[in-house]
Amino acid sequence: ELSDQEWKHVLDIWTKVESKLPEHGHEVIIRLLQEHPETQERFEKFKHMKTADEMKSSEKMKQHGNTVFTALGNILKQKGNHAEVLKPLAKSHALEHKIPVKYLEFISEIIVKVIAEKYPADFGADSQAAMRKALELFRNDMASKYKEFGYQG
Ligand code: MNH
Repeated sequence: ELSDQEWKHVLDIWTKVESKLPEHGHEVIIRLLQEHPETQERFEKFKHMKTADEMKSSEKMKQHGNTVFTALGNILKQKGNHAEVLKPLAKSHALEHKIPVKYLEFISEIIVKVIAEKYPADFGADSQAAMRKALELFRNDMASKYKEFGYQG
């Protein structure tokens, strides 16, 4: 699906992201919940939070950002051969957390936006397009696993 050059773009920028993985993951989660308030309801551990400031000072939310970004990095590093890594994630997000594909689209857009803000010089149009493609592949494969688990997503 992605060319070698596209995967190189994706993994090169991810190396930069990894220099501040928990911080960037934290920011993405905050923006997801702020820009799409319906997503906050899916998090038992965050749904009581009322303000962006409360979210910013939450060590728990930072930890969650780290968890999400660590998992995403592991998936990207598979360069599309991610079936094995994706399966448990698709299972929990389908059956336990019940996260529609639409919400995965929301977070994908925010991930691209946040990286573009943090690393403008290293994340040009080609890299952004490659990252969008990689996230789309991730979502498509999540969606087909969802269906295997009987969740329409
Ligand atoms: Mn998500 C837990 C990765 C997108 C809601 N998520 C986890 C865990 C990982 C993870 C890893 C911990 C292990 C597990 O439960 O499977 N999540 C991701 C990745 C993406 C992602 C890589 C996309 C990129 N997650 C989302 C989106 C939502 C969401 C979008 C909601 C709108 N995730 C959850 C919830 C949990 C979770 C809810 C459980 C949190 C907890 O209570 O600890």
